Amino acid sequence: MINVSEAQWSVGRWQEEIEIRLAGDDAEGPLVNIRANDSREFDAIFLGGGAAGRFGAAYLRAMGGRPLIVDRWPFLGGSCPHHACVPHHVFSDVAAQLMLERTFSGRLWFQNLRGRIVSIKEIVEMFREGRTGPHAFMNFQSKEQLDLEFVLGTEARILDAHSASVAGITFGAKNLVLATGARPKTLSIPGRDLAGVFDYASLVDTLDYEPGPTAVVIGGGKTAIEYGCFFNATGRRTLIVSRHKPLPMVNDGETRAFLLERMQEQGMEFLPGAALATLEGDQRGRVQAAVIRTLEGEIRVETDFLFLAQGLHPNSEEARATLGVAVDSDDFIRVDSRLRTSIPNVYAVGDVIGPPMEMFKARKGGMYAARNIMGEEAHYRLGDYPDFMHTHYEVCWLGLGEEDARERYRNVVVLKLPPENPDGHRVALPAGDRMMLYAMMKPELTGFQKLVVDGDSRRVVGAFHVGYGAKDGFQYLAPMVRNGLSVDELGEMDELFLNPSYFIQLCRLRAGSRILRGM
Ligand code: FAD
Ligand code: COM
Repeated sequence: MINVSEAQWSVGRWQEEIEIRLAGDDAEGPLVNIRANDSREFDAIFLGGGAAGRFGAAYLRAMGGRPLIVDRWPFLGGSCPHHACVPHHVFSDVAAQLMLERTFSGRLWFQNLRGRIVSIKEIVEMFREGRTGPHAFMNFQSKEQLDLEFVLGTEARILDAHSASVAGITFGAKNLVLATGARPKTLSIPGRDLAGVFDYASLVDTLDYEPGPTAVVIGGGKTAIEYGCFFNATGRRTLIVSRHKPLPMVNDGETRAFLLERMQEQGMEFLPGAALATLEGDQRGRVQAAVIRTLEGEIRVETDFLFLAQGLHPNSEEARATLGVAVDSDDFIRVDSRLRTSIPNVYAVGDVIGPPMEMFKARKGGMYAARNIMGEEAHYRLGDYPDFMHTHYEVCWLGLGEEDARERYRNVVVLKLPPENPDGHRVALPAGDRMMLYAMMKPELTGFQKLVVDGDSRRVVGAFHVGYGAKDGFQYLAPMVRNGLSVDELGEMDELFLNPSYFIQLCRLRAGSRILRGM
């Protein structure tokens, strides 16, 4: 064990220590930051210091309580900076940049990327080398700014509802908070253990060769599409194999169709209604072909690179075995609206309690658990929330799609860009940040946006945006929509023109009419 409580390590020093441990050298043992001069009992032990555990502990500490975080990794922040949000944003940035370069290959200052395959290995290595920076910041912020106590680099073993064993020491607390996250689901088909079969975690941890010209992605949800678009943008043939229609979460038909068309134009291939049957390996033990069962029969695709994105399995085994916490049919831990499990004094937060797998839910869940532990009666009710994903674009959505809105309201008005143009000519709108070159030189790729309005009440009920730069806006738009935002109120806002989402000016152009009309 190494006691860091008296040390005031800089971000750089944390980074060095984390890198040593991630490289497999844990000779000095866990990193322990526990205040020797504090004799108070811990209010809660947070098992897991990811988004849910770290935010829960920080909130509890801010309220005057005493939390202890234990994480098996030598850093706080969990899977977000290590395997999930951060690498996926790196890859999605790369995909957007490559799509720009491929679209304008040989024009202006753009190099000619036609027919060129870009290294995935180099990009993964670039991420792997840079990722300890955010890790180090998490440790620095948690210790020096948030005053959190923690033990890092070792697993916690649950003993009972009030104690856990950590590196041979028993820690007691008034409560336990299970924040152990989730892991990728595995496949049970022949060939699953071949080299060359990755998920989002093993890709960034273990890729050590340059994948060949074909990538096969299993799954049709956000992770499948986001990584698929990245592989495709590197110049590889990319097949998306999914049992269901891809992109089920984008709940507006026109927006989904725009996305699928643009992805297909970039060369992506979709096999909906299909499933992986078996994987064939070569003499080195690496995958060399995938046999896929499609609606028309089996096909064999030669590939040395397979990416599995079929959802997550909760890390709930130990809590079930030692505490007997109740779980649902997928093994996610059941909680009530106060984040309490079936066992008194045991709370659960984040991915381990099931969908939606979103950072805000993990962090807010931690916060609500902390409030309850500290004596408040605080209910976390997950309402409608905004969401986003990356294709080669940034895609945001909230509320009802046009189809659902028409079922619910008799007078649905849609304000959208680009307009439907009778001669089919594509207008260079919505033009905004990061989309201006497309607007000038390839207008059909500029983007798409749509505001869905109940024409009778004049209230916004849904919003969709494909392009760049709208994500921040959607965070603030969502609560306003929940509170009954009208087109008249939107038309009163001050746009920072050219604003990526044109909702404010579209509303202002129409708000003068007593009977609202679409456009
Ligand atoms: P985790 O962050 O996984 O934390 C669990 C922690 O528990 C880990 O640090 C682990 O080491 C520790 N642990 C487990 N068992 C033990 C034990 N016995 N002892 C000690 N420690 C233990 N969400 C977004 O909002 N935006 C995004 O852009 C986004 N991108 C994503 C991309 C991908 C590819 C994936 C898979 C997910 C993405 N998510 C995104 C979802 C988001 O990453 C998760 O919802 C979030 O990280 C969950 O936080 P958590 O604290 O519940 O779990
Ligand atoms: C963000 C990790 S990458 S955390 O939510 O700030 O802990």
